[in-house]
Amino acid sequence: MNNFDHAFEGIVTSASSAADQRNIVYTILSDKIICATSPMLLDVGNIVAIKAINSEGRPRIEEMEIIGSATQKEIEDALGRLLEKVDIKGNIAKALERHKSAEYSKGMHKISEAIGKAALAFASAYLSGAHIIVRFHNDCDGISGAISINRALAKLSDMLMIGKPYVSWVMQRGIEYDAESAYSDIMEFRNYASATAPILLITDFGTAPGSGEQLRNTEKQYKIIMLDHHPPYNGFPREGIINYINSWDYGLDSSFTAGLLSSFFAETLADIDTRDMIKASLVGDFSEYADRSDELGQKLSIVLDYLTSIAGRRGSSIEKLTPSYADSLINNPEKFASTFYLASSSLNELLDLGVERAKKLNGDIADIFLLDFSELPKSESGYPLPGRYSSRLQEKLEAINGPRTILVLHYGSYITIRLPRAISGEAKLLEKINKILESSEYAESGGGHNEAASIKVVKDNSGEVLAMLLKELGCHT
Ligand SMILES: [Mn+2]
Repeated sequence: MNNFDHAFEGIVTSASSAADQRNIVYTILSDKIICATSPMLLDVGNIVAIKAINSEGRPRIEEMEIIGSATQKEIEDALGRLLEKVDIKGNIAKALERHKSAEYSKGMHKISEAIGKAALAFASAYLSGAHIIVRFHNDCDGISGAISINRALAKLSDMLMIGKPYVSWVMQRGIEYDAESAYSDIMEFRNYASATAPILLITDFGTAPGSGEQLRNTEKQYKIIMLDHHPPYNGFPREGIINYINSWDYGLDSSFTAGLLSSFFAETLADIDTRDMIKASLVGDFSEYADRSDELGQKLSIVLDYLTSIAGRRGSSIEKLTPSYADSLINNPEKFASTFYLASSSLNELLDLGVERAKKLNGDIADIFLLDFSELPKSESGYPLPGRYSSRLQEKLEAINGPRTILVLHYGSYITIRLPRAISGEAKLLEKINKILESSEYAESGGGHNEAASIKVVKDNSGEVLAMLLKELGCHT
């Protein structure tokens, strides 16, 4: 229990909602930021004098008084004083220095200004307790970025806060910010009141036609920060997003992964080292910056792919995967080793089978390897999911067949395609997929990268779309 000799003043900048008012968590800006429950009902904008606070476990204010109400200007000034302690400029300089000998360092310089702006918007929301939802793609690239951001927030709260704001982490199973996700976010944001706008941060997905409507509509209810490396298509509604940072818009490409963008973003929020997460992300997404001989990067990428594959499935040991859970697992040597063993042994077994069973066809620029994933034995854990399985299988097939190798893997209503960067310029995969989407009524949606993409087919019609795709790839069957 802290009993202060003198009461200290602060401004209430956010409140959660709760059925029992004793459970409402308020954010109060003072010299420190206090995230605590209160004995009185408070409003955003109240100036309070706090006389006693109990910070054992979940912080509780025990004695206080409302002494006035703050103007917008006073709120901004109080927040501004705290934001100075975040030192975004200094953190950017440190991050650029930390990564100066990495191959991707040039790219970091190109995006540093945009990253700094996004970090400032995010930090303003976080410090003032505005509600934050982070949606990350369910693969290694997606969660490695989320882990970095979570580390940055932990550091910020240690530095500046008593208690800390609750942040929602949502693992996204598709590549679209779909209507269902937007609806769920709108409902969730309604449970909070705050002086600054709440924020949705999206990493490693969302640049897809199926997101368009949601990105246009949500503008007024909450602000969106998006960190992505999927090639933007014509007409993508950037206007709806306050901070849209896509590698392609800065003269970079898919190799500058979302995990890398998000880790740089995290190092801008706090002085932390996220090199392990960057390594994992680059290996996991087959970036040209990846060091595939790096053992830690390889292991992390398999373990993070494994965790994001099995989480939330029926019977899974992980119901809801959060970055803190994943981070504590990879930092526990025993758990890390056993999870890696479990994942890599089932992956390797299925890869050998895939090499054996893939059917080789001749296309006009490469050999096409065709495989029906549903014919492979199903693993009980759900790992590997077909998407990342196909990336690993592609790598293996290339080692055997050389760079002129394209993998077409299908399962149920999905078709997924992989090809090496060496021929992706020639192959123009996304163009071909768009052509199929336009001409076939059975092709429902599709997209991704020029080296890795997928098509979703209307149920039971994958045969026709598959035939169109093979024809586009110059296959004469
Ligand atoms: Mn990615």
